[in-house]
Amino acid sequence: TVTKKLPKDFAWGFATASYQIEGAVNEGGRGKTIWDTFSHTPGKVAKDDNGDVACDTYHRWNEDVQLLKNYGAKVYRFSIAWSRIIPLGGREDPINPEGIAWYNQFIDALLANGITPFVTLFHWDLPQALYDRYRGPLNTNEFAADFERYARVAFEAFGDRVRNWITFNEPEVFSTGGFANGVHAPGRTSDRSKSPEGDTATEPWRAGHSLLVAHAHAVKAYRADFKAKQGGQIGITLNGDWAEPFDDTAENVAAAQRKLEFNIGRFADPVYLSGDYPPSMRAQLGDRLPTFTKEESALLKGSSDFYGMNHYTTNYVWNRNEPPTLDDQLGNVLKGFISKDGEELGPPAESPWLRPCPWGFRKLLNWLWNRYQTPIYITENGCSVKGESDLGVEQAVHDTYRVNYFKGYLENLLLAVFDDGVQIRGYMAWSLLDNFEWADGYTCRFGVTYVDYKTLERTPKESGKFIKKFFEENVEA
Ligand code: GCO
Repeated sequence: TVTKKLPKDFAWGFATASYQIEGAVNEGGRGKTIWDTFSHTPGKVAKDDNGDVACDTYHRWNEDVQLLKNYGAKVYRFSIAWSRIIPLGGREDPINPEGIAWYNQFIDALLANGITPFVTLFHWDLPQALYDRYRGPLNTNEFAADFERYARVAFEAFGDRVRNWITFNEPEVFSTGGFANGVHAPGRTSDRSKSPEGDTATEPWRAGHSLLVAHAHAVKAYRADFKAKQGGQIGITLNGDWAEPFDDTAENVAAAQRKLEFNIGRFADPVYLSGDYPPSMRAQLGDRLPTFTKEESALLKGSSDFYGMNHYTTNYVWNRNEPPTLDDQLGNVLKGFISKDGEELGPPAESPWLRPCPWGFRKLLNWLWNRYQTPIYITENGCSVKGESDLGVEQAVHDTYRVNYFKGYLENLLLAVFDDGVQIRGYMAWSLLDNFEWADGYTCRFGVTYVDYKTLERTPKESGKFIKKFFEENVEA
């Protein structure tokens, strides 16, 4: 039998994000972020953990580069902390040369080891000063102007060597977690006991809207002033679970489609399809959903060179018969992990929202390809393992559950490419390291590398070795 192989330049590797790994929050001139504030507010994060030290990558960056090299990674996706570059964040605020120097040495070390950087500009760690000044993304024009300036500073400083840019990571999770249910920074929610000023009827939609407008401006700046001389590409990364209709009744098939439109189409339609939100969202939300100006809409349409896909799991979805609540972020559907025949979707992970479902990955790849016809990079995929945090390093490195997860998902990636014709250009596993898992703190590990949070020692797990072997076997030499 002839085994088909992925092309030699297939961009495979691992992903992380600044606040989850860097630590050193008060070093190098870094400004405070909304995640510093949130994680230091008692009761917001499991065990009141915070990112003050995290994986200490700020000091141990060279160990991370060596790990990547040992795994054979071709690419590494990491994010820049806006407040290391511009501590107060705003367009009139000073630039911090120490922050630029830190990322410069890191980027140079990656390149010296043959690893191509994929750089995310915003992975949720908004400078606190911008939140204090104008509530960050709740003020679209201020936020977009400040983000554009920050992006320009990054293109200018790093764009001679960084050729792969991602503006925003998961605007859907950022806006829902930060402005609807309040489980992420800045923790605004309609639960008045937790956030007296929040307004979930409009804030999450406004926050997501601002990220889209800011994305459009940053991409315009890149294309106008940097792309030609630097020769790179720029896009956005969107999360999305597959929504499998609970049964084939028309109302549940429609419900699953509506959920995909609310969670994915909300950001992907403006960028890859129509320059506007899906009609199903306008129908439900009316003028609670902001509108784009003509210029914004024109700027947004076609504003990504690739589709950055973060994907973890699948849900069964069915129609919710009651009228939508003001808090609803899903498109008035209900979801679960149990099929109509009572079968559970994959064994539990440590994260309650995650069940392995490799066929759902393939279905979503096809849905995205059919609807948006844009080459895909999988910019995150991975899982936590139930009970892993209770194990010592000797046991934790035998992460069979995670190996099986990657095996299933990567086999389906090959099916999507070779049997279905989906254009996939890269795959970045989440995550290179166990790290600060947002509201779950350090209780929940996603790494292919075990991190001992006392000694900060890194030890490769079997899943990391599995990924290395998988791509050695499935990419042309
Ligand atoms: C993201 C993700 C990561 C998480 C991962 C596991 O939004 O990009 O939230 O930062 O750690 O998805 O939950």
